[in-house]
Amino acid sequence: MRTDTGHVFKLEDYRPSDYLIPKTSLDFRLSPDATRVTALLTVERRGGVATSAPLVLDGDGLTLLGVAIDGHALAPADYLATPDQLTIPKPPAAPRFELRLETEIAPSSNEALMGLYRSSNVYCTQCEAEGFRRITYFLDRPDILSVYTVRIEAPHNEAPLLLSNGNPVESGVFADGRHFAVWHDPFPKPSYLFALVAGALGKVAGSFTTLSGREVELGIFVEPGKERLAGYAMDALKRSMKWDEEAFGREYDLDVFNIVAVSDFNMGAMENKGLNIFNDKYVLADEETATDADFANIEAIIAHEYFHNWTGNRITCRDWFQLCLKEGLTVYRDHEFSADQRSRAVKRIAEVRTLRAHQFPEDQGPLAHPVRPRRYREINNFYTATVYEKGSEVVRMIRTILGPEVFRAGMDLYFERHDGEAATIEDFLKVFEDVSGRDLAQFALWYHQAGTPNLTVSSSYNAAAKAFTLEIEQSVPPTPSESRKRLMHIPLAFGLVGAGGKPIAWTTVEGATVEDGVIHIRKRRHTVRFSGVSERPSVSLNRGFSAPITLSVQQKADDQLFLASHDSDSFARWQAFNTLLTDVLIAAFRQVLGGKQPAFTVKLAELAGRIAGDEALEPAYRALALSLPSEADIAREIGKGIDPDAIFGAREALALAIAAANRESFEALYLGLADNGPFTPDAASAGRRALRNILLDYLSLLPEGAALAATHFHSATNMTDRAAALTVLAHRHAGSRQAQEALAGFEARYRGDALVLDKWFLIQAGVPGPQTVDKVRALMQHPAFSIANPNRVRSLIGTFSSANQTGFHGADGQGYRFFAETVLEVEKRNPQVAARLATALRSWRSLEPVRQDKARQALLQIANAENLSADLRDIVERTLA
Ligand code: 0A1
Ligand code: ZN
Repeated sequence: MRTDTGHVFKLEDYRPSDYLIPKTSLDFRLSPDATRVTALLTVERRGGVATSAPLVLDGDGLTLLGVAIDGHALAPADYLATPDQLTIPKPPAAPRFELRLETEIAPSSNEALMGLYRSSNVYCTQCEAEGFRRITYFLDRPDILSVYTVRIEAPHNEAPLLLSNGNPVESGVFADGRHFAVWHDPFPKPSYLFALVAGALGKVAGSFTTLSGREVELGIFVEPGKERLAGYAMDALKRSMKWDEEAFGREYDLDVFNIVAVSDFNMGAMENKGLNIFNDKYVLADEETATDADFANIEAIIAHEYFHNWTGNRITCRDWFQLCLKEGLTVYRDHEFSADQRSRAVKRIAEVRTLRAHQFPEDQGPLAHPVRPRRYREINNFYTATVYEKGSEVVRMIRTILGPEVFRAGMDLYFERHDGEAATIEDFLKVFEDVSGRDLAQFALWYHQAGTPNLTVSSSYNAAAKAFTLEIEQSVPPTPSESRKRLMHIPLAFGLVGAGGKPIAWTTVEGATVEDGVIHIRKRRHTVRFSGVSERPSVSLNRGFSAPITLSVQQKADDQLFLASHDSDSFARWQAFNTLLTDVLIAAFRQVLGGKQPAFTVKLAELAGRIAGDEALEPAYRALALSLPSEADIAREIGKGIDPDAIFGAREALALAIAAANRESFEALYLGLADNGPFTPDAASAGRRALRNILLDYLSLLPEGAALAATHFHSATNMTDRAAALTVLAHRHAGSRQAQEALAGFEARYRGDALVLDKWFLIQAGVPGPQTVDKVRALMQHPAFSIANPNRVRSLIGTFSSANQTGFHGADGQGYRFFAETVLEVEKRNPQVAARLATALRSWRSLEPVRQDKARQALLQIANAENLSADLRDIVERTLA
């Protein structure tokens, strides 16, 4: 474990390294406890660097067995080796020399899952961001691009499959039962993209012919026996390859493309060149074991990693401050892919819900940082919703501002100009400036300035003058270490909506630049005056969520109701209804806090009923509209003095009011949606299941609700319906006979299937109420649980701490105490996973005072523990600051 040195890395300290490594040859003799790694590095002094410059290589927990230069072993006095660094104070004067290093590592005891480790007897690697230095000493930084040749040797019976990056060039078998394979990757790449896999795995084969007619051999490798669960992933891969050719003109560049699914993985997946490694959760699926959400995630993540081949691998990042250069852009590309494969409108709503659920709280709390940070102590902690999701929104805004054609021209120029380079955000913005002739300096603040901008908007209509005026004011709240903010360029898509939803025209506009339905906000205040407006419009703002901002609109509830039924922009229409629901929930929260029973107007329940039954709308859209803002969403909107029990009470009361008011129509719809045909994971079928399952959620609140959910559970023919019914039973009818039977039945049915049992852990970790902490503790003793496996930890402990508001934030503080203990326990093995878990308390300051104090105690308990890892110390100290 890397303990904290307290060192802060700063963007302004970037400097090219004195040495380059144009060629890297690696030789692995695999063995679980003592793997020998021989690295032969061609080292080159950069032009202009003094021959006296020492060569300093990164390491992390390494044991050096030998070092030689140009074939001559170095004497101990000629180098300085610690587990974390190798220094050669006086390298040869020649501009280029060969450095040979021999290290020994123990994959089987690597529980941090960084570097070379074992997952269910399979050797695999994870090198992003700084895992390569756990394999050999190297210039482990993304601007060191090297051409790799990799030889792997292992006993054939233990590891019949030997994979690395690039193309296979040679293989052979020895008489003693060992064998080897050699791989060569002709594309220079940074060390974080290196990968190796060795073990016994089953293969699903495929092929793809590129636009220019090259044949690519595709392979997906999974645990033997699970091959039939990789079919959907293979199909998603082929669709991704085709889409990248059509949408971005990007072809694949090697002869093979392999994906390996492993069961112990810190994140979702990794884009190693030609050898993507995946968390098996994002590969394996069939209707019996995976939900529609799982299918959609698999499609998106397969695409994301594949798209990195161009945005990340062919063009990589100069340094880790530029992480969003590959991540924000690649998320944008996978969002567009999914929108094209599925429903664009539904996809956009889902994206915005995710952004608000994960990025907004980050941006509004102690861990806020710019999309391109300027400082970090531990880079692992910057794989965040801000870098990924807000980073994607920034790319989307560039497209909104420039229009689709100019945006595409900019992307083409980016690929042409920077192929084979390690680039920066400045390089990225420059291509768009060059193709458009625009100055993007103010826009660039989206990369540099943290915090969610807010627009306050009020409107007025002057019938006599036929003038409609918008008063718009922008502000960006202060964030840690950035108290003063500069004014941003916010592209605000809008529409003026008249009777029946028809657009209202205007003749002239003054006060801001308005282009293609977008108001360009650049100043603190704009008075935007539209003339020639013949009737009073309702104004639809931030259509399509054109900017990742919050809006404070002084608008009548009647206008919101009108837009919720009539806005032609489907996102804005969903938003209008969601805003109505949120406002009502906040009012209900205050009533509950004041000891009152919340009351609701019938209008809202009626509108919910109309949306549910509106055949003109896609079922998936209707399902999204009917799913109430989450407890965390409501808490975020309230902002301060959060009492999660009162929020829960308010939300349940509204759900019941909607269910009671629509009982008959919901029942009829529910019955009509019963699906008897064969299962298909396509978006339209998934949408019907989503609508039917949200209706079940409402109906389960009414008398006989438990019986209905039990029937739904027992008659389910796929995991989407089964898991939805189990959630309803466990969450709404906890302790009932039906819930207990269903939980036991599920456990018995899927015993031995770890990924499915994760759903069982997750559902139970989410049961509302303070008693759940004891259940979670008990489940940690379940034979299927393992604190060493990230998926298990996330399902049980992650769900409890980040998705169970009334359980985790129980007023007695038990949830927090459990959390502190468990984070420290996880950290002993896996600091990265522990640090991520610890972010669950990032919004502790918005809690009411009693809980706030208890949450702080838990954070202090973590902070005061000895020998904290750099990962965890960084998170807790920033959270407490
Ligand atoms: N680049 C990967 C994400 C990733 C980052 C770090 C990892 O290990 C610490 C693993 C994966 C992606 O964006 O998919
Ligand atoms: Zn990525």
